[in-house]
Amino acid sequence: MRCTRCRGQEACLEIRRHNAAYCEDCFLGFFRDQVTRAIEHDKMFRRDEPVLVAVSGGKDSLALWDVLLEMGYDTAGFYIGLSIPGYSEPSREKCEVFAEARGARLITVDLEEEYGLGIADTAQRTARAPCSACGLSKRYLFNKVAMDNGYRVIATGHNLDDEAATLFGNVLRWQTGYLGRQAPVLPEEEGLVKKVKPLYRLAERETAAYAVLRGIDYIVDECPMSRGAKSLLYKDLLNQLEAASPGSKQSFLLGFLDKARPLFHEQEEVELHPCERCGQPTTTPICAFCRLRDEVSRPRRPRGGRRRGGRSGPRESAAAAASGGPPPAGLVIPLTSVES
Ligand code: Q46
Ligand code: ZN
Repeated sequence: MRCTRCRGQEACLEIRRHNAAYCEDCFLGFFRDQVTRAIEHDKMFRRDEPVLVAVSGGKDSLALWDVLLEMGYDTAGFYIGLSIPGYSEPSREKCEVFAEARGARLITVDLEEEYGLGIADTAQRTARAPCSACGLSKRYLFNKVAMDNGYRVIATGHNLDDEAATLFGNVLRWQTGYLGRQAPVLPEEEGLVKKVKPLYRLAERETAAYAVLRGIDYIVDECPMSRGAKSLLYKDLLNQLEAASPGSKQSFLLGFLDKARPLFHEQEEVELHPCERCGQPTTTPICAFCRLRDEVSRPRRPRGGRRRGGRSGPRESAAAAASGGPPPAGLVIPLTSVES
C-alpha cells in the first residue's frame, strides 16, 4: 500500500479512523500535526511559554516530551520516583537517559526520600490502595513542583485511548462531576497551574509507533499495580468496538468534548483555599497530601487489620486512579473544567 500523503513511499502504518496509511516520514508529520492542532486549537500554551512535561518513562510521556522538544518548545521533564519495586528504578533510568541524550532538564522528586511516601510502603502503612496514594501524590506534586519552578503549564501524556476509557468509566457510573472536569485543558486558577494533554487526539498505537520510529527507549512493562484495573477492561472493549467500526473511539471522545461536556461543566462550584500546613489549594483545612503524610507517620496497624473502606481493594482503586476516578476529600482538584 502506498502512503496516502506523499503517494511515493510504501506505507508503514494504517490509520483506519482517518482512512489513511502513512510512510515513516509522513506518519511523523501526521503525529506532529495532531499535536500542533491540539496545542493551537485548544489554546494549551504559547510558543514562548515554558512547559513542564510529566514523564514516567513510558512511551506516551516520552513521545510527548520528544515531540515538544522537536517542535522547539521550551520544556523540562518532571519525574516522580514512586518506590515501586521492579518498576520505579528502570523507569527513572529511561527518563534520565532520554533527558541526557537531548541535553534537556529533568526535575526529579523521590516520594520516599523527600516525603516518606514510597507507594508500596505507604499502601501497607495506611491500608490505602497503592493507586489511591499514587494518584493523590502525583496530582499534588504536579502542581507544587510546577509552581515552585516557575512553570504555569504542566503537560501529561494522556492519549485518545486513555481519555476514551476514562470517559467510558465516568459515563458507566454517571459521574457528572468528573464528566464536567474531563477536558484536554484545565485552565489555570488561583494556586493551580494549567494542565494540558497534547496527545489526546492520538491513539495509543500511534504514540507507540512514534516512540519506535524516533528511537525512544521507553519502559515497555506497565506499572505492576495496574493489574486488574477497570480502565484496562474499558480499553479492551473500546478496542473491539474500534476494530469493528473505525473512528468510534475518536467520535465518542471528541463528540463528548464538543457536545456533552458543556452540559456538565457548570454543575460544580467548590471553594479552594490554601492548606493550613503546606499552602497548596484544597477544599479542607489540611490537604489530602498532608493528611496522608500524617497517616504514614502513625504507628503501623496490626497485621491482618481490615482495609479502610471495606471492600475497596487495589483493583478498584487502580481503576479509579487510572480513570480519573473519585479523589479523596481535600485533594487538589482542578475545578473549572482532570489528570493520569
Ligand atoms: S503508576 Fe501509580 Fe498508575 Fe502504578 S501505582 Fe497505580 S496510579 S498503576 S497511572
Ligand atoms: Zn497540605
